Amino acid sequence: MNAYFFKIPMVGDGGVGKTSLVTQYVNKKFVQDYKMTIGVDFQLKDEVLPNGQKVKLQIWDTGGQARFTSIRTVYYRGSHGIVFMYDVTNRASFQNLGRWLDEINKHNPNAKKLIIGNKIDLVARRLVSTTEGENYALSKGCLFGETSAKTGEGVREAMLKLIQAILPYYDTSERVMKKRQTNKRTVDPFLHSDDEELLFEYSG
Ligand code: G3D
Ligand code: MG
Repeated sequence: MNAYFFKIPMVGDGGVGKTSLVTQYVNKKFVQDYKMTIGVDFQLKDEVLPNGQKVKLQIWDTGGQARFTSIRTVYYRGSHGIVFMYDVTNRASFQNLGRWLDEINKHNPNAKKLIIGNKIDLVARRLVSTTEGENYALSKGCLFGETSAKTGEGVREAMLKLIQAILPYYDTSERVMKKRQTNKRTVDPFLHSDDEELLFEYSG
């Protein structure tokens, strides 16, 4: 397995641009089987940091499935970083960030968090300013970025911020992951043993 391997789920209201951003960033590498099995997609992205360090990202994206509690557990468990996205032209999507943050803090308080304001190409329709987004992120202990999943502006830059924040903590989380995997057989090294049980639960 790659030395640096980060699981990063995407969360945020429907329509804010999660799928578009992942597609823009990853360039279409679907792992279709997982989509069919558990109703959640993840895509793999090989990133090279400015210092030459290689990182493999497993970016999880979901449709509406995350509203089911048991899927959420699989979705968030073992994640190293989480992207919270809103749409700068949709104030409700910004106001709902608090709900997503509360939920993640229950499941995975240690993951590094990045808030992204998306659709900045829609300049005339913007309702949430950069400063407002930035201040909110700061107040919640999150990193912040603004993007256009349409033009690609800010996308890689935002993801790099998150990766750089995870790196110093990575070794510890990786050890925890390996320890868990020695306890039970796993079908896939990317998944935790507990996830496998849920995988069967959902494929049945
Ligand atoms: P979701 O995965 O969060 O639900 P999607 O969001 O990626 O499906 O995007 C929802 C809609 O917003 C899509 O339009 C998509 O093209 C659009 N969109 C996503 N990101 C941007 C962006 O940065 N700029 C602009 N202008 N549009 C964006 P449709 O029309 O297909 O519903
Ligand atoms: Mg989507």
